[in-house]
Amino acid sequence: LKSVKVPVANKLLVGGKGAGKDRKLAEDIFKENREDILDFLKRTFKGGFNRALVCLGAGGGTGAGGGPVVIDIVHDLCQTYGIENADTDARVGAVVALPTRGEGSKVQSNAKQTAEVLISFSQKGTLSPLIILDNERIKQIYPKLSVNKFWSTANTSICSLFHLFNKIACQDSQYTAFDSADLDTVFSSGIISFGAVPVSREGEAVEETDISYAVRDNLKKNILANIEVSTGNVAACVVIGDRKTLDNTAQESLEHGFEQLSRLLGEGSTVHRGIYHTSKKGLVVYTIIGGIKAPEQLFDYHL
Ligand SMILES: Nc1nc2c(ncn2[C@@H]2O[C@H](COP(=O)(O)OP(=O)(O)OP(=O)(O)O)[C@@H](O)[C@H]2O)c(=O)[nH]1
Ligand SMILES: [Mg+2]
Repeated sequence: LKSVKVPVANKLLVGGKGAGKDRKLAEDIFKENREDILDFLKRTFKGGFNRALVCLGAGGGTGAGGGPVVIDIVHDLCQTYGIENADTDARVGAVVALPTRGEGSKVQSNAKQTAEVLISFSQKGTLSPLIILDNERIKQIYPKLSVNKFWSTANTSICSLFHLFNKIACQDSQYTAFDSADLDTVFSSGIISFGAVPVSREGEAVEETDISYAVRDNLKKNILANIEVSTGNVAACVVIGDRKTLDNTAQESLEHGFEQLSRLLGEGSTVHRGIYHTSKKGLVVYTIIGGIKAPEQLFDYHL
């Protein structure tokens, strides 16, 4: 666990060695250590949270086999602290990474099974949000990354989006505020996807089409698995810009972007909006789509 950069007190090693891509072995070890894991989580988090995310690689042994056990343990933890009333009142979500093409057929079949387990949890309502990353896409989007920067870049891009939405949801805005109840609706909607697209860098005026292009681009160019975002039924769209750019941007241009999202998601969908100013130059559109239908084909190639 040396390479994991969190305080030593926040790490727990079970089993000792890796699981050698054996999901069942990992599942058994995590189950045997269930009480230790629960105690560890109680000690570490002390109930001071409102949502938990379990992060795992779908293709290996440890994360793939242990992850679902940990999800179950975290439900216990949430219920001990009154954060959840039942598993279906899910305050537990997951971030799961699908392997790259080159990782071999054992890894791919593990990943397929793990993804199926997590998707079935999300369909039962016991896991939300579920974020499915595709490492193959990460490889294609950042083709030149060195080995030591690869995971940290990919992981940081997801963490920073979570961080941003968390922070924004607690901030007031003189324009339109996106609040924590909005965020909660999106995070409770099952499978979600998200992205960020810069629209303007200079403080120049933003045109109507710039925003709607960003909204569309957000949904295409991200490191998440090949899921059909138009099957979603709820979204968050937050525009953050410097004061000058916002002053130069017509309300109508922003409205146009928000409306495009509503149209894309179809009738009965909700788009929670937010407009915020920042000291950082430029304007960025952040989008989360939630309530997405489970993909029929997770990989764009045959296993
Ligand atoms: N996005 C992302 N994917 C990761 C990261 N670390 C590992 N992965 C992916 O997760 C998968 C599982 O990692 P492994 O080390 O093989 O699996 P493990 O869960 O440790 O299981 P065993 O090694 O078999 O005990 C790999 O196929 C990688 O594609 C990470 O930091 N970020
Ligand atoms: Mg490993």
